[in-house]
Amino acid sequence: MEPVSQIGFRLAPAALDAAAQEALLAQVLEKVAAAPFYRPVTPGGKPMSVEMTNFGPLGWVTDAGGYRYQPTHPVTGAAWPDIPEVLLRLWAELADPEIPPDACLVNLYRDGAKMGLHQDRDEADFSFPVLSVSLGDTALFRIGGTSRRDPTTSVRLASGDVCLLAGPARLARHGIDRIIAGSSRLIPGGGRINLTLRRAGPVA
Ligand code: MD3
Ligand code: FE
Repeated sequence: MEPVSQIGFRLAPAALDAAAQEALLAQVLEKVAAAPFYRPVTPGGKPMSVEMTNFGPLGWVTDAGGYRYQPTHPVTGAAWPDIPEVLLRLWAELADPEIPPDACLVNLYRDGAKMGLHQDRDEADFSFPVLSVSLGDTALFRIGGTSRRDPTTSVRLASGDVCLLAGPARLARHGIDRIIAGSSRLIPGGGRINLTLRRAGPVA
């Protein structure tokens, strides 16, 4: 089997050191005060175990109306807060120096939360990579191929890890099997926060 590094999955372990993780978390929690985490519901009507919010011009939402990107928080109706500057810099460095991300999904995994295998395909242009930053408890992440029949590999994502999904991996099926509770002390109340930066809308 191909190593995951050859399908366009690039992991930068501990790209953010402890101080950078603390600084980013502080900014995230400050913005979350204005755009609180809420529990999304799938188009089929099932509440997700992951809680979500977004930063940036567009945010990913799911409800009875389906999956989509929208400019406002579904509970408060307010525009999403800005994407933290440090994340914009990471994107420029690792993903695209010219075109900034327009969406930052923030996932919160508390006790027992997980995310089933899925593809990210609600964005206008799959040629842009996705950049993900993990904070807090370690996650057991699973990634396969584009087909349900493709084999999957398990990768641990720890606090401070940054991964870039580009090329073939951009449409790979992936999910979070589980979180290792108590593996980090970063997040007050425990758990894991994942930030994913995307170009969701068309490039003007
Ligand atoms: C592989 N989030 O929000 S991040 C998601 O840890 C999502 O919260 C997971 O899957 C999380 O959609 C995984 C790593 C990741 C993000 C996007 C990807 C892996 C990806 C897009 C394509 C392939
Ligand atoms: Fe995803």
